[in-house]
Amino acid sequence: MNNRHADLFHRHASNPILTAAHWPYPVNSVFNPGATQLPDGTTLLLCRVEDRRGHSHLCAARSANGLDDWRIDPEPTFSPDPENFPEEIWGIEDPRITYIPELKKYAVTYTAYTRGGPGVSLALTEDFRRFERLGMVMPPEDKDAALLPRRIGEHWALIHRPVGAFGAHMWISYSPDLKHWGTHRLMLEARRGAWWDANKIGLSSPPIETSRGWLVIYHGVRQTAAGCLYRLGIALFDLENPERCLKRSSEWVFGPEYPYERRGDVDNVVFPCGYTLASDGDTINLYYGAADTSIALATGSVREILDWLDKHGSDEMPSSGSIKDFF
Ligand code: BMA
Repeated sequence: MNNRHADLFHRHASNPILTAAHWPYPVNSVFNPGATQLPDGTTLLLCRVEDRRGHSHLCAARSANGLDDWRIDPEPTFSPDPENFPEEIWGIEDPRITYIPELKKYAVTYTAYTRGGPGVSLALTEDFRRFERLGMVMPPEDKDAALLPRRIGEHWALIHRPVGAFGAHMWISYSPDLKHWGTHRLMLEARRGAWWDANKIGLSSPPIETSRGWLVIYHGVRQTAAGCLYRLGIALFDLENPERCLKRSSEWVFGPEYPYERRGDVDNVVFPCGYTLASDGDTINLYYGAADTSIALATGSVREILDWLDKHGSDEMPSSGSIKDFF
């Protein structure tokens, strides 16, 4: 491993692996997919598909090897339903999938694009054919949410990214029933000033549960005179107290480099919303949107990522749960 810069994620040679050209119906772009592995080993990507109105819906693509031969649903799998859920008026975006063993269901958290900005909505499914909507669980402006796969103590835990007057930071909130949310805690703060992750960060794919803690891949948004740069960093959180950050990367570990990441509807974006773990229990397949235009794949090793974080990560002060100390 290169000691000077992290070389933790390796792009697949056939990137981008899915584009609008693969779609069985006309679309503008496909990106930012949630991902999971079905019990028979099939990889399922729940892709954000943007139509030529600019509105997004979700569409499932299934593949035996998670790389090619995708079977794409012939029509939208999960469409906005603004009549019953008015918060979905301008579309649904950026799904994250968490399998919940206690419920024997998949939880899909997604962005509902309301007239008042983006909010977080939650739906449950057993088969990615029928979905049970629980509605909007976090009002605007909020997005980049995922549920942890099990309760912490007695409560479900949702990571999300509200936007406030003091920046866009990652928070975690708890619920006894997936409907009523409280005990809001600041989980990870955007840095400030020149940092790559200054002012605006958000969860990327759902956290990976390891023996050392919840491994979190997050995106940092660097605002430049030429536009935004979306890059990825990593952090580790306490297993039973997930608002407590144990380690955080100082440097970003993955960013837009290749032409399909550099140029597209939105230049310079890598945006993962999901991963699968290979049968070795260590190889992570990270699925990401590239430049808001196509879907790409990078692989890494959970063990290597944790080792790297040990060596190069900074120890975070346990969060007091209050933003006031920071500003
Ligand atoms: C974020 C989200 C993502 C998108 C990214 C770059 O705010 O809307 O869906 O990929 O911006 O445009």
